Amino acid sequence: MKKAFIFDLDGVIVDTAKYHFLAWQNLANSLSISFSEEQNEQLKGVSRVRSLEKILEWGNKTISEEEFTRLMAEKNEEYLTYISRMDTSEILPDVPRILNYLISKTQAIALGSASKNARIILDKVELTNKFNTIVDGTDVSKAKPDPEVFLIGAKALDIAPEDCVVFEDSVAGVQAANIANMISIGIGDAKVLHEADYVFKDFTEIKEEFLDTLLTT
Ligand code: B16
Ligand code: MG
Repeated sequence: MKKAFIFDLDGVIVDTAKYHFLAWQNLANSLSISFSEEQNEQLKGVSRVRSLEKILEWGNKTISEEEFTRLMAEKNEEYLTYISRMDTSEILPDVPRILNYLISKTQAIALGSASKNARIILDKVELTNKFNTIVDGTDVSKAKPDPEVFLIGAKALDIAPEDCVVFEDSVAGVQAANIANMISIGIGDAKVLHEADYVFKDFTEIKEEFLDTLLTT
């Protein structure tokens, strides 16, 4: 049976959280706000606008709308310099094995990311041609846990939500998949992602036999 497999980008295909961290940290420092790796964890899967709002909340700072827009642009410019240096070595372990297996089984493949830079990143790591459709932060108006990003992907592939499987590393993303009535597979810590239907530490733990069970149910 044909199913759709929807992949989140950051934390699932590549680890761009480290680049977001560097850029957000510089921005926070410029405002005399301290910003830790733990706080960066809480920004995973969160939109750019909401991320800056949260940093300002943590620092107890209020800024004008103009400054907000300027800071977002500056942060993204710095982030873009980091991702411009990315290459195929940054693809997380066994992602190509899983993609290639699903493609060999003629399954539909989608990207479902909150990032407005998703297309650039996929090009840098040379994975764009693996995807039948790409839905990213430029296509959605509502952030995860709203299921919009995954529902747009399912519609583009003409596959019913209950026949979609989502790979996600963020709590909000797992919740979005569940709300969309899709099968959710958490990639990361089982305690953090306990709402997912299945959780794997990373793709090296996912066997072809497991994928086969998803194809036949
Ligand atoms: P951008 P994902 C998310 O990507 C990141 O996890 C999150 O940290 C980031 O703020 C968001 O994209 C927006 O990214 O600034 O590039 O538009 O996990 O949904 O692939
Ligand atoms: Mg993610």
